[in-house]
Amino acid sequence: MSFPLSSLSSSSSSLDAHGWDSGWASAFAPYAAQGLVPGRVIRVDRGQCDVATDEGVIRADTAFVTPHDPLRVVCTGDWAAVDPEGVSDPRYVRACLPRRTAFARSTSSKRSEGQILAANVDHAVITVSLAVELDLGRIERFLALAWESGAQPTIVLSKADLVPDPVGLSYLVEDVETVAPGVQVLPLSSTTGEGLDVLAATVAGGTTVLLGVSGAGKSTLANALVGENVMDVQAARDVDGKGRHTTTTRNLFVLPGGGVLIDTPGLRGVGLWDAETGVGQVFSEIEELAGNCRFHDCSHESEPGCAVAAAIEEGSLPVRRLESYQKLIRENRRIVAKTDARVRAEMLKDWKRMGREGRTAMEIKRGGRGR
Ligand SMILES: Nc1nc2c(ncn2[C@@H]2O[C@H](COP(=O)(O)OP(=O)(O)O)[C@@H](O)[C@H]2O)c(=O)[nH]1
Ligand SMILES: [Mg+2]
Ligand SMILES: [Zn+2]
Repeated sequence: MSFPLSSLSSSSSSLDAHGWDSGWASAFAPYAAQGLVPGRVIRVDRGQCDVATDEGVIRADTAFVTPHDPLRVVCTGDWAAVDPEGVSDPRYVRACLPRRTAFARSTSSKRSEGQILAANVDHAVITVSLAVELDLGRIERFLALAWESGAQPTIVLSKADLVPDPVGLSYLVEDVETVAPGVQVLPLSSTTGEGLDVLAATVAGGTTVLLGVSGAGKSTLANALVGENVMDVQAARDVDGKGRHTTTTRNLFVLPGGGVLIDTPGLRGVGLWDAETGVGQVFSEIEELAGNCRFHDCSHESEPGCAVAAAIEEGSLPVRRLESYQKLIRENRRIVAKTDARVRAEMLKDWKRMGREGRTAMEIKRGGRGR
């Protein structure tokens, strides 16, 4: 059975609208040859997912693509190869194409469990509410993960209508800019529409994921960008999202001006997940300074000739910034060490099993003395 290639590249298809391109088409070619149908995962829940294909949204079972590694579990944004119609009921996802980018976090900073929130994203919009006091450390953490994912971050300061004083607002923007070198910081209000056109232009191409803690205004923003109420918005008092009936039918939307938007569920926070490069990018000015320290392994604590300490002394680098950097580096090392320990434990288990099987095989060879 073969899948007509012409229908894979036909223009103005649902696939194209969902971000399909020639790169995905060539990665999919072997599956097309098996007659499988390509589609983008728009929602995942317990063993099943919804896949947007050229024949509409297909509900598919994920039993074949549920590896032990939680980082490889199917997630919103993945490109999937699904059974063609009539082959099995339910239809199964047979494979996922290798991801170009993925936003990973650890489910908590204490456990070494990674989780992918969105796959194949080009822009990461970190949504930070101006209704509550700015938490610069949390912004740095989201930024590190965003850079690490391979996506280009943008910071949206949401609910800007709650800061009516323009001078006050510009100070807040400046504060955030100092922790986000190379990143656009955009005040925005979904209520008044301020900043919405600028963001709409940024997200008009490629795939964008909305990130941020619960209550930041992500779903309200998704609705504003899509131009319809596609996501549930939390009642003002229900900041934890408890006791609320979700009618969400998808987490990935095609935007009216082109581009694809992924909304993520409310998080309390994000733990780092193997994000050393990302941390380096968030604190690029510190890493640059560190290049001028006398010792290449300077810890910037009390070494002589420390360029970082000199910058703090001189007032060009805030102490908070260095402390945050060192905290995230430590947290990252901890999580990587724990993951390694888990991976090592799993390998050991495998070796023991292989050893056992090897011994049994040898005993069988030697004359069937193995039980
Ligand atoms: N004043 C104001 N409130 C907003 C704005 N955007 C969202 N909200 C409110 O913030 C709360 C949380 O919004 P929601 O979109 O559910 O946040 P999410 O958890 O990040 O998806 C809701 O009560 C929204 O009505 C805004 O631009 N201005
Ligand atoms: Mg939401
Ligand atoms: Zn130093």
